Amino acid sequence: MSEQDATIEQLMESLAEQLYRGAQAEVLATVTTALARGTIAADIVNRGLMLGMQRVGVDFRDGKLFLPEVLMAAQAMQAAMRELEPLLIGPYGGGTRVARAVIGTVKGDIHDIGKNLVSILWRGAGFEVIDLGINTKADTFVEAVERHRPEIVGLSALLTTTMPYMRVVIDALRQRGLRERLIVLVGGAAVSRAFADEIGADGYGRDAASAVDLARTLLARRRGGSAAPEGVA
Ligand code: B1M
Repeated sequence: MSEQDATIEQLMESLAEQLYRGAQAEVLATVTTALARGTIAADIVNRGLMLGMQRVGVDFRDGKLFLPEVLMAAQAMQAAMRELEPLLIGPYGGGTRVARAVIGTVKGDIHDIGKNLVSILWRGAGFEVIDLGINTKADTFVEAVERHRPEIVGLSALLTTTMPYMRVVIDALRQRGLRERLIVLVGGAAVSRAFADEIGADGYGRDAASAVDLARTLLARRRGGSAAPEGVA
């Protein structure tokens, strides 16, 4: 069966499988086909790319895949995200600014695919996002807050060994008298709502879409009130 005859479900399964193999050119070709067939960018991420990456994570954990293979899959995912970014940002990108946010992956951690996805969706929701990148020290967050005066700070961590550093960042913000005026959101595979509560964050985003809802709700609450969705601490 050619890709042109495949159902969207089959295309997403191919995409997951190609991502698993780190076959970047095939991933990009399938993304192009899926878009041409009318699949929306968010579905390509959630039903194809994320599915492949979850399988990579499981097989890496179980010793069936090794670091170079995980890296290839990550590179293929990043290439696909670059193609999809303008579509994910959508009509709001560059329009009226809703709020300013600073985001980064914390010190010791170089995982950035999820953080980048949160950045893209925040931009799509009208936020101006200052992305500090990976392996970000508490001082760098503090300096960025002092310089850019954001309403929101987003912290991402994927490792159980780097999660505790989120508390270090929050404490550093508090020590500089910046914490109270900020909404601090945390997320990443190993993070939970209970952990967010424990370290004094304002909310936990299970995925990039909930990070958008959460940021909007907490901003609305701060600016005058609205109901809280799941994840609001
Ligand atoms: Co790493 N890695 N990795 N890795 N890696 C994990 C995280 C791991 C769970 C794999 C496993 O064992 N199953 C495991 C961590 C175990 C643990 O701590 N409990 C692990 C390990 C051990 C490591 C190394 C230590 C391996 C080694 O060197 N021996 C090493 C650490 C390097 C370091 O950071 N210092 C390492 C390295 C790497 C690569 C460089 C090869 C690569 C990263 C490339 C890159 O990011 N540019 C990599 C990858 C790709 C993974 C897995 C397979 C996939 C992560 C990913 O990109 N997922 C991962 C397994 C897994 O997570 N299941 C794994 C897709 C992405 C869209 O999802 O990042 O979860 P995610 O983001 C989601 C949500 O979490 C949320 O929204 C996103 C979108 O829905 N989210 C937020 C994220 N940040 C948020 C912030 C928010 C809100 C929501 O608010 C601010």
